[in-house]
Amino acid sequence: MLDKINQLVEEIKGLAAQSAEEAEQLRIKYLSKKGLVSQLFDEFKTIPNEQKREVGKVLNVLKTQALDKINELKDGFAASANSEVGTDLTLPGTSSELGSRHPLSIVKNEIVEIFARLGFNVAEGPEIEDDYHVFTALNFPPEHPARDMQDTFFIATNPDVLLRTHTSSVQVRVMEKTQPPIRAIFPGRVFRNEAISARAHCIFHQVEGLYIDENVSFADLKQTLLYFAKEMFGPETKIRLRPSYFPFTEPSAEMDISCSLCGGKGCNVCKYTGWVEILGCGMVDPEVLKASNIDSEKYTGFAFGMGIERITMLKYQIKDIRLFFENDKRFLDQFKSAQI
Ligand code: 2U9
Repeated sequence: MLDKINQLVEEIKGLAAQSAEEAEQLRIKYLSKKGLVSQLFDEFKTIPNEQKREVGKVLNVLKTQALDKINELKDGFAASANSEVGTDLTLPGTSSELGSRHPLSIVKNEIVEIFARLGFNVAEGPEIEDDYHVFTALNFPPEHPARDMQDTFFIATNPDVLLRTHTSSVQVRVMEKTQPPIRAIFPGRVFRNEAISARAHCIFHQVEGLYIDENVSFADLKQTLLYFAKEMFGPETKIRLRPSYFPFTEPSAEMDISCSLCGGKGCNVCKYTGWVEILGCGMVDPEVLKASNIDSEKYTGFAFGMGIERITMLKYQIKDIRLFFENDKRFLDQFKSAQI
């Protein structure tokens, strides 16, 4: 069988055609369903298994060579046909469609710009992390459920190699390297072992923020987040803070904004309460400062975290989080005019 293949290889090298028609005849002779190359592929099925590796390789080379050669012959005639006619300058040009930014990128950029106006830098860090930067340095107790396989993706069987569940790990890395004042935001992709539904996904995006300096107070936190809410959702927006709990902040709070859809009157987006939750926040726990060698007697700080998907869904009234990950052009095209 190898001899037959090699013979065809030589034959194909020497092929020539006088017209596009002849080139098409050659394609039929070699590459159509009943063509010579296809016949060899049928024969290939019958040879002993131990020969298949070697013969298969050569056979595939033959097929590629035949395709290349015949395409080359056909292209030659297509090019000369065009040049005979010349270029018709009255034909409409071929337009290439402009792409659009992904809605999550648009909203992430907007968040970055709002905080940049308040003097916040942007920092990024690794998605594959260790236990220390994701949990231990952030005051998660050893038995905290987030450390469980149920909630966190571990890589292979090593319990110290995992996908970050929040971008707080980047804050820890910045605090280790930098002494205050620190004023930065941390956008990035995070991973949680959750069932995918219209409201939750195992991959999503966050922006977290951190401000550490002397005399940073809860009032600074409130003013900063009120500014953010008004810039993002409009100047009429009100905020309210409800007490909450996170291992890395004390006190902690969740922040609601007055519903941007009904203006607080009540609708199905705010479940007729007039308020929607958009982020978590709090004063950085002194234990977290100490773990990264920051003097917790001298410095205080606030931190906050939000899901970009959640903010984007509220802003554009998107009802299903899965749309962000499907790359359906009909969905993405709707954001063409919103680029920043
Ligand atoms: C350090 C110290 C404190 C970041 C914070 C939150 C509150 C929070 C969630 C909102 C929705 C994550 O996307 S989400 O699921 N985040 O509620 N995050 S305070 O606090 C930090 C971070 C780093 C060193």
